[in-house]
Amino acid sequence: MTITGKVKLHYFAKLDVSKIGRRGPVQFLLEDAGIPYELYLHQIGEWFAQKAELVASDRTPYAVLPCIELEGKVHVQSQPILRLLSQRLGKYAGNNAEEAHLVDTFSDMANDWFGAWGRTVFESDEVHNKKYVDVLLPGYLDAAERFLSLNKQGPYLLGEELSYGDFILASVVNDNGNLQLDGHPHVKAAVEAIFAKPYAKTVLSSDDKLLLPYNAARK
Ligand SMILES: N[C@@H](CCC(=O)N[C@@H](CS)C(=O)NCC(=O)O)C(=O)O
Repeated sequence: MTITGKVKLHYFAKLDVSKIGRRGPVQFLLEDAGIPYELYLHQIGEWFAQKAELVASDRTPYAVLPCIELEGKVHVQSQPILRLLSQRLGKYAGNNAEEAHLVDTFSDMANDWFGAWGRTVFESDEVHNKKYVDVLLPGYLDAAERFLSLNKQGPYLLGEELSYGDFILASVVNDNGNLQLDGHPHVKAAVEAIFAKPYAKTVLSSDDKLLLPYNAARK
């Protein structure tokens, strides 16, 4: 099975020109697969005004961003979105149950990392911020390094084959700013390989003219 028509990818407008958040992994995957898509970046206040309407109109039981519209249906939650797209494309999710589990486990870890990083951006919790720098960030980096060293071929989790987990890793590393990765050579090799892709610039620097009100985006 493949994907027909353009995918609509919705997320928040950039907080900072260098941050891509959880839309990053989905956009990396769409770009890598060559799937046509439109990116809609919403202002935070305007999203909350539309969230209840999306649920009330039965378009989705649970409205959070990122969400995609795929063949007219709304799908939410970044990892399930990545798994759905991977399943439809027959790639990025491993080639057997063990590989699928590995990709799933790695992705869950990288998505937890996104959540912990997000709290440092959206909340003013000094205790969490200190824990993030001292414990959580080094812990996630070390875990990612151990995962990526399982495959002797590299540079990605499954070797030469990209998985949706690699796209989450590249996104969260990007959003953490100038991380020093010399002590994590496998992480460095994986993210540098993704950042060197011809489409990486598009994902990392989306055009603000795509900023539309949600209702306009749904037409
Ligand atoms: N587990 C979800 C988290 C989704 C989530 O919390 N998204 C945030 C932005 S990263 C959001 O939509 N916040 C506003 C809302 O809850 O309406 C995922 O990985 O997509």
